[in-house]
Amino acid sequence: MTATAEQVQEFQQTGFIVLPGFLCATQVAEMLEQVQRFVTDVIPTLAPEEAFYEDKSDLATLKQIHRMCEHDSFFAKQMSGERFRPLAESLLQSDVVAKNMQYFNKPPSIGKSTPPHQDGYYFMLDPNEALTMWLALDHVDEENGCVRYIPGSHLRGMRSHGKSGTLGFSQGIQDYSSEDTQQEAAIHAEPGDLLVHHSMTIHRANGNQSNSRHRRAMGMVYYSAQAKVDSAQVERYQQSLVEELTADNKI
Ligand SMILES: O=C(O)CCC(=O)C(=O)O
Repeated sequence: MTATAEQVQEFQQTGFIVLPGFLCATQVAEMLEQVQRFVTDVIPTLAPEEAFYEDKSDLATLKQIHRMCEHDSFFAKQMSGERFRPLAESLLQSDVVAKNMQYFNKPPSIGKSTPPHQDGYYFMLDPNEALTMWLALDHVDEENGCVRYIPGSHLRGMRSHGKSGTLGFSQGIQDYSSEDTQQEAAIHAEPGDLLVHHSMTIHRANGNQSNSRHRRAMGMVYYSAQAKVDSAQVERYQQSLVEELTADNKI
């Protein structure tokens, strides 16, 4: 599907939109089955930096899978097919490059918080024109760590980021204040709801405080075709991150 004129306007003004019921229950069930297949069949063939665990000695604590579309045809088709890509094109009002498909979980009790950040800080683009789609696979609320956005923050430039110490979100906004927290919109979601945010929109999430509920989601990243990537800088960053996580015994 493509975005309506109202949705494009809301995305441009607010920096995010919420599309309830973007996938139906059957489509959510298929996505979950495919993630499970990927976990069983594909992760064992991948480098350690492609899957992160809260505790790497316990596979049940899986928290993130990266670049799924580069490793598997089902997820490659999700990114290039009619489901998500036309929506990205219409929201960015441009041709797009399908960049990354990820799985995010916050396992019950132990899922850590997502530090406040702007995705564009990691993307290293000029202009910083990109978006992330976040597809809920569970019921998501305050207790299990819903996404919180600062409306309009995408129009106020890049904040300074520094090391966060969080596996999977290594960079965070260092001077995030109570003034920022007060502006947050906490987004509750049902399985199949789709959140879409601009690469400059500030967002974060609390840890999962539920002792029984997972907080699973898919993340799909599209860059505007006009955005130039500083590939050398991205490569250097990725390399140093892998070295650091390996040295810290996190992957
Ligand atoms: O899943 C989360 O907690 C945050 C995901 C996120 O930061 C993103 O998709 O850009």
